[in-house]
Amino acid sequence: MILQEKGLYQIADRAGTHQAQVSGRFQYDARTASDFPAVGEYVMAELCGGTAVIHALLPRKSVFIRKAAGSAKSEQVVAANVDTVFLCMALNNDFNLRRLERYLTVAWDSGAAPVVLLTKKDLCDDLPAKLAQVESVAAGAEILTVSAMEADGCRAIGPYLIPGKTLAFVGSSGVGKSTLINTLLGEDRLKTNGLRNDDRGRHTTTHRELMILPGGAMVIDTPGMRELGMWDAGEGLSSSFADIEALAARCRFKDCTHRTEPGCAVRAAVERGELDEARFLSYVKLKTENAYTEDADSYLAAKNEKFKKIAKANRKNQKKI
Ligand SMILES: Nc1nc2c(ncn2[C@@H]2O[C@H](COP(=O)(O)OP(=O)(O)OP(=O)(O)O)[C@@H](O)[C@H]2O)c(=O)[nH]1
Ligand SMILES: [Mg+2]
Ligand SMILES: [Zn+2]
Repeated sequence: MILQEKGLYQIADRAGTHQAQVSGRFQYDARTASDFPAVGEYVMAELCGGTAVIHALLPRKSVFIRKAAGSAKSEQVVAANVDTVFLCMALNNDFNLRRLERYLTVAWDSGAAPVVLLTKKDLCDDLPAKLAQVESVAAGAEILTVSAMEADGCRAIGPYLIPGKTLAFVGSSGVGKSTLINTLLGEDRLKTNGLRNDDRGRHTTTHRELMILPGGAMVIDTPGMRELGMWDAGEGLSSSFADIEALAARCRFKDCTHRTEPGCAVRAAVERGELDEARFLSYVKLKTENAYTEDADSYLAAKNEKFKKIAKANRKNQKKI
């Protein structure tokens, strides 16, 4: 599956690309939004005249899933079968550690290896300080800096461009995802917001699309996200806040909420200045939000245990590109 825009799909095979739709049976059997195909998906399909009919999805090796924007209880698959997910954050006024923690949490849960991609390096005059801040919240993830405005400014991505591997670019609107992909493609194929550079531009990319680079790696461009709502990302929380969860294991009460309980090791670390309070509050907020979405019965019923195991195994291999 190489393109998805609302209910429209495009798939590719050796012969070329085809418009596609899901079969009536597929539609009938689908229980949740995440049962439908997403970009990056491998599908079983049949060509009927000019269009392809999708009958089934092959098991997913990873899935980047979020709470659908604006919707109370529905999920949305941003991309499937991604090997490396680039969490793009610009080094100018888009920079926000709390948002990055949220992205890391969802990414660790996805089964894809997260890489923090700091963009617009040319617009940053305190790079060492920014890098130190990112390092303080992104343990276990690679951190790269790029600039699309400098010759060879995207060199850091080079080692990830492996034939057959899929890379996805996610992040806020205007951080330069499409510009980067154009640089990797070597042509101005994707529309970018050429006019403004103040991070307040409207969303330029409106669909998710997978492209094959000249060297054989696959890249997925996605529309900028205004919000990244958590969708049952409990395991991701444990990975992205491993420092806090390790402290929590030493709290006196097993179910400590780290608010008022005596013998709380987490609050003690905050008080001693060993744990940044803003990071602690971010953890509490994401955990509460996650517990809320975990209640969505319809999704839990359809939860694929097998996928969870694969995601866990992938996380163990996190250093592998
Ligand atoms: N200075 C500077 N500007 C950049 C860089 N990369 C991208 N830009 C500019 O940032 C603006 C937005 O870039 P896009 O590539 O359209 O951003 P996007 O992340 O794809 O945005 P959406 O499609 O809305 O999600 C454009 O004006 C680019 O020229 C960079 O490395 N440095
Ligand atoms: Mg774009
Ligand atoms: Zn505690």
